[in-house]
Amino acid sequence: MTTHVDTELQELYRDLDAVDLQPLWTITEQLLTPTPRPRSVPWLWSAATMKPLARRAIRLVPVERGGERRVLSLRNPGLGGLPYAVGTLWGAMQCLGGNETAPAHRHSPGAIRFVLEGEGVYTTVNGDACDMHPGDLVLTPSMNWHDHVNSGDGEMFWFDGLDLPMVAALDSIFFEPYPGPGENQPEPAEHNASEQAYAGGTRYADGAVTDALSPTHSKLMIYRWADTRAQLDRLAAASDEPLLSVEYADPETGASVMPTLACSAQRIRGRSLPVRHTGNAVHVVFSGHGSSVIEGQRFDWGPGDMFAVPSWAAAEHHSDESAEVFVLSDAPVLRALGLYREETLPAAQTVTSVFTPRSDRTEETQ
Ligand code: 1HN
Repeated sequence: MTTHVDTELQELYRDLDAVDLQPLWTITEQLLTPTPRPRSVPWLWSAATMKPLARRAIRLVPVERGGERRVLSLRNPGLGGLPYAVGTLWGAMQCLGGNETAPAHRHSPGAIRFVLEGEGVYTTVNGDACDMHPGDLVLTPSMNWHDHVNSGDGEMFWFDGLDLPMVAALDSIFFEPYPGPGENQPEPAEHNASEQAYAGGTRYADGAVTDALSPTHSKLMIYRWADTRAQLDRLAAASDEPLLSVEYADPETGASVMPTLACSAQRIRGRSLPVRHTGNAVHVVFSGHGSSVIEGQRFDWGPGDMFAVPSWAAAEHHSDESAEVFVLSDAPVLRALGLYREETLPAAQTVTSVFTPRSDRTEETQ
């Protein structure tokens, strides 16, 4: 039986709705969850799936002004069609065929490149041509001109990570094509100027950076894999831990490489305890095979695979080899805002399911 009060209440809700007002008390539990509820889900994109598709794109799709880049974005199925790997991070595979160039432009989102395979490409960052080799990290910070030139005959693949979802959420996207002359920046006589300038500085922190957060970005634009691997070797020799991590650091400030993005390299040799922390991450496997258990789901991985670890998801990593994984995260933002929290769980998770990459599922149904 509908009472007078019920009828009045329904009228109240209808009238609120009609004038674009939302009563908080009906949505409090949705808004204030006890712990983070990211919309993105743990997910993996395998190299075996991505590379043949990237090769088809090299054959069929030219890189031109307008489209700008041949990039296959990791589209997390939890995000309702948004082309983001996790809520705060863009992740993608980019490829260039032999002798192709991607035109110069600049934009407010900052980007990093982690090279997977191939030789011959250099990325010019504000006039500094940075030669790219597998395992190298290249920075193209906010509003720095950048273009990619493949001076060789072979194809090249790399991981792109951007803070684009954060910059978009802050309604601060700007983009400019290079004004010329030509679509690319002039090639300087000498390459790798920033590498020469910062050769001696401290470029890695054990674990994570602890220095003051910096509103600027590193002026060292390229971090070489040989240096990164040497840092992991040094830690590995001094510790029995199953998971070792170094964070790439700004040689001038000791802070993360960009105000919004943290880059780390991990060595996994054994099984780590599950850890959950606030902030999203994308992991890119560089070498070795292993598996990660994320919220009870097991993800098996090998070189070139990429996987998403959403905020507060418990994740443990395992390898019987000595695997190396590059990790991109939004940690500097969480730290700057006082929102960073981390928790190590006391025991391994129970595996409740094993993730099957999409391509395998398609084969099953064919
Ligand atoms: C971009 O400029 C690049 O310069 C790669 O290589 C990926 C994804 C979204 C927006 C801009 C690049 C990008 C991007």
